[in-house]
Amino acid sequence: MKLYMVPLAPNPTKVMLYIAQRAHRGLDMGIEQIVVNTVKGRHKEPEHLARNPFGTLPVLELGDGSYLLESLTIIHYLEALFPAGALLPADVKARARALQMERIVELRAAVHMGRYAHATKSPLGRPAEPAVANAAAADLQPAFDYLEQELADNRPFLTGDAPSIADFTLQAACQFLRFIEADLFGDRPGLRAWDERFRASPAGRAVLKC
Ligand SMILES: N[C@@H](CCC(=O)N[C@@H](CS)C(=O)NCC(=O)O)C(=O)O
Repeated sequence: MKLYMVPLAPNPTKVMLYIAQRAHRGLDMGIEQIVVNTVKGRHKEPEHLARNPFGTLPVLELGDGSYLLESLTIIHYLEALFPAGALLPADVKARARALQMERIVELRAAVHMGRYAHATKSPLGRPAEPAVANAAAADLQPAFDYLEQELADNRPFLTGDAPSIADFTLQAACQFLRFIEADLFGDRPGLRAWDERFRASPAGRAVLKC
């Protein structure tokens, strides 16, 4: 399999963190990682559009030459393909909670973190939009409050003792903000401690660039 990706971009990073965590647990999925240079616009060129008509990353090319186009779908596919040591819990309720945490992180925090980054100092050269940035920063506050509250029980990672898919989604967005030198955590010591812990984890050290 081949993963078309670009370092630092949140959605590819989420998948790269997942692959790194599975590697840390002893699984080599044999996935070749191929950079598509978004700064040079390569993701909008015919070669990449033939893989993904939406021109986004990541894309996973399967052994049969077909493609998966969505980061979370790619992770679920790999979970199903390599079930021994899968990261999602087997217990039905714990699994639902882990999936819910990932969706809350993505839809209520990461989406707004990405909006904020592109509206302030877009690595893709999009124009600054201060009103959009302010709205994005405001919109993510309830999610950060929720995460701070969840972490108040001193769990090391968002859904328990080990890094989970929710952690990958959040940390991928955090790295994007660090890259543009933004910090939106505010006065939230639980999130700050989580951030340091994740960055020091094997997957964090293997994948994160900043
Ligand atoms: N829902 C998609 C979003 C993919 C996405 O928007 N990727 C970004 C990089 S983080 C991208 O390719 N942006 C370039 C663009 O939209 O032009 C996923 O989860 O994979």
